[in-house]
Amino acid sequence: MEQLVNFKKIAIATASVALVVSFTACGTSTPSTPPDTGAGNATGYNLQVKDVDGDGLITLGFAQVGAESGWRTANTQSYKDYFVPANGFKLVFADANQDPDKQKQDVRDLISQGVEVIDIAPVTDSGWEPVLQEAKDAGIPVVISDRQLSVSDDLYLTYFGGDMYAEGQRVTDFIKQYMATNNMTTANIVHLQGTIGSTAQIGRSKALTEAAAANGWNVVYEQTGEFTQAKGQEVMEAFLQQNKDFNIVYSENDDMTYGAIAAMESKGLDPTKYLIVSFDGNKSAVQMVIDGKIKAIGQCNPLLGPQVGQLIKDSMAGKDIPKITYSQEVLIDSTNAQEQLAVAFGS
Ligand code: GZL
Repeated sequence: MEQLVNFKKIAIATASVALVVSFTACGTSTPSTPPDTGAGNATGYNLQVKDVDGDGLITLGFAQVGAESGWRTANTQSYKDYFVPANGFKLVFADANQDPDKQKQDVRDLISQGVEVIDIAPVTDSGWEPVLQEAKDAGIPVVISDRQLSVSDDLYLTYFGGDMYAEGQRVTDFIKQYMATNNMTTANIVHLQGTIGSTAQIGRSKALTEAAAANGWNVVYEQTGEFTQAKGQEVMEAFLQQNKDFNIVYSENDDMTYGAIAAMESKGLDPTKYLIVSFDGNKSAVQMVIDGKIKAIGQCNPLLGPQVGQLIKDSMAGKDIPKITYSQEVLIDSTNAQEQLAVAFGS
């Protein structure tokens, strides 16, 4: 079984020691492709983070998605806790309110403010090339975090975050195993998708689509709940109005799962009698695994600040940094939920 990942320890360890730590050891893994060499010449990206204004601090412009979920709250707090003068940084924060167009304008504003490095957690995956080129032309390195972008390697310094497709595969493998163990012969799945076009939604949905095709599962309803609890409840209420059979809920984040469970309970349905799976691993969702309301969670680490900070420091020092580094994540189910509850993020 994969090791338990203690996100809090990883964040503290990375933030409090000056040691150069191997990201693999610190709860992250890099894909098998060879790491980028130094300033990224191998990938045509040769910008290095520098203290341009010589004030002894690196000014980081952070273009955040919004405040839609418990994951996002924990992710924002991780940045606000880590990117402080005591760690050598100043933080300029921009909230896109889940609006892809506003987020691109946020990045343009950060460029015009002359920040020294930009971190983008992209709302959605499309239309980024022009503004990334503008940042490159302005000599400002760009880190992509949380959700990947399908852009060419010569437009950004590095990516750090979850591998959403792998998260989805862990969950669909669990569904297959759970069905076999519990002699479930049919799968009628309600699929609550995250924000359409975000790589979190793309990867998690891809895993379900592939597993459903391979195993003859039926997706009886599929709608986006925009990663929010309110919309997740709305989507589930709309489905329940149809009085269609279902036995599985595949919800692409905990907040939509909370909403879906509330909708089910308001109709007198007992969530423990269904196979409900989720993503993220907020404390209350992990508690629901212990209570049997959720059967499994694809863990997704929001505490990215310290490890992004280390990548930025490595760039400043001219060290090799990989083009992509994935957080090391596990599946949370009844076998490890108690231990995971002790280290789970959020409320
Ligand atoms: C995943 C992140 C997703 C979370 C949601 O890295 O982008 O966005 O799964 C959040 O909770 O809204």
